[in-house]
Amino acid sequence: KLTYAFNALEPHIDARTMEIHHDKHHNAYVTNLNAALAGKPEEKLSIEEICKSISKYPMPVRNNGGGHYNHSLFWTIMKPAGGGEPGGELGDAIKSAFGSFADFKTQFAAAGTTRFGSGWAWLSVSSGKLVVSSTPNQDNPLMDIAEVKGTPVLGMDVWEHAYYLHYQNRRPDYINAFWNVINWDEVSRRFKAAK
Ligand code: MN3
Repeated sequence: KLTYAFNALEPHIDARTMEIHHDKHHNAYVTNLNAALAGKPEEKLSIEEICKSISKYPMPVRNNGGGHYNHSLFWTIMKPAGGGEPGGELGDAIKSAFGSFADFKTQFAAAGTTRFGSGWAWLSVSSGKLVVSSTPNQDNPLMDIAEVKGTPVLGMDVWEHAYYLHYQNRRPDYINAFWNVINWDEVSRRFKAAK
């Protein structure tokens, strides 16, 4: 269950999009992942463990397991009246990795806009350092097949299902609005845990 109402992120992300995204899309990933692993010993593993050795699994586990991990993270790194600029250790780490918060925003937004087709933009901790990357489909930086590996602390869904009802083809407008719903407290918590 979401910890906030479907309309809590309006006007940036509309209620109908949130409802379909959470109750239909994420739900389908969970159902399909459970079906793909039913009766197998891997059923007992955490989703993180599965992602880390994803190359050993068939495509349905990669797509639906990634879908479950990615969306579980996505709901928590957003909140009503979010946004602003992170301070503390995370704020310092962003400045040291990217030069400034503005430079980080430019890189992260570019990762989302230039991802062709469906995928995600990520901020991850990789060998103790923050990196921006993007992945296709439901892949993520935890996966052993990822081009840029790390522990995700912030993820932005750029599948059309994440924005199309309200923004249609204007992905850059959705990305712009996303900055207003980021839950930096949760991103900071994930950053400290990942280091
Ligand atoms: Mn999605």
